[in-house]
Amino acid sequence: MELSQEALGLFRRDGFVNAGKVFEQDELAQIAGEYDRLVRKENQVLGNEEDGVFPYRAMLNFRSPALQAVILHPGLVAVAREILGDEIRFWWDQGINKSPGAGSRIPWHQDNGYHQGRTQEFLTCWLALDDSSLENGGLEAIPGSHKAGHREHGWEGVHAAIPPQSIEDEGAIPLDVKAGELLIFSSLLVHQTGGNTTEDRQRRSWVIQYCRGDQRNEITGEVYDNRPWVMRDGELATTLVAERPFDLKRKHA
Ligand SMILES: O=C(O)CCC(=O)C(=O)O
Repeated sequence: MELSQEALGLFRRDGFVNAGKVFEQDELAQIAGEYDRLVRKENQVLGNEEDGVFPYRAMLNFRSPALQAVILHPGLVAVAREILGDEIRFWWDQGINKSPGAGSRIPWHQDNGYHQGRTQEFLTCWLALDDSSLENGGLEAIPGSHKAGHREHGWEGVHAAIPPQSIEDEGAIPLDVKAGELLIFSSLLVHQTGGNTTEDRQRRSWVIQYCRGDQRNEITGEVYDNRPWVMRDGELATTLVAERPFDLKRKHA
């Protein structure tokens, strides 16, 4: 699926755009089925006990051949290509289910904030598996905030967080998304998600990230050739292969 010129313009201006429906209904049903098998409270959670935890799982693609195939989905990669060009690597994926009543936030941050040193801007594809709005823990973002570059982050538990005194959130807006829609945003966009205050509306997101083929860290000098190729010279890969193995246990996030 190709983005329209208008959508590309919005992405560049605001740092995000709703790319609409990239997947067919049967594909979404398969993704949701695998997601529900993997993203469960028994496996991994985020948040704190006081406010209420919610299911989380890193790297679903390592745990499901069907989800691994989705990373190479031609429609999804076509969207990434519009932003990143003809040389693309897969960066990271994670499932986050803001379950009903789970009040814990994911504080204001840029996705770059999770990485030591200074890695280049990359692309976040946020697939909504349910309708998402502020009530059920949906996204909020500061339009245009990607243009100011990297911000300093501290840590709130496991979350990279921009200190509250450095946030000007008057211009923040909710990024409501319908089930099945794909929101794409710059890794430099400042965003957060709040708690799910509903009693019965879960809010599942599958976050898939891509970077440029020559992605590197400007401070540490690390070359990210442990991230598998998705596209080389405009040719879609058939399997996910990298020059060196990716170690999930190492502190990447
Ligand atoms: O889905 C969420 O609740 C948070 C997503 C997010 O902040 C991220 O992907 O960086």
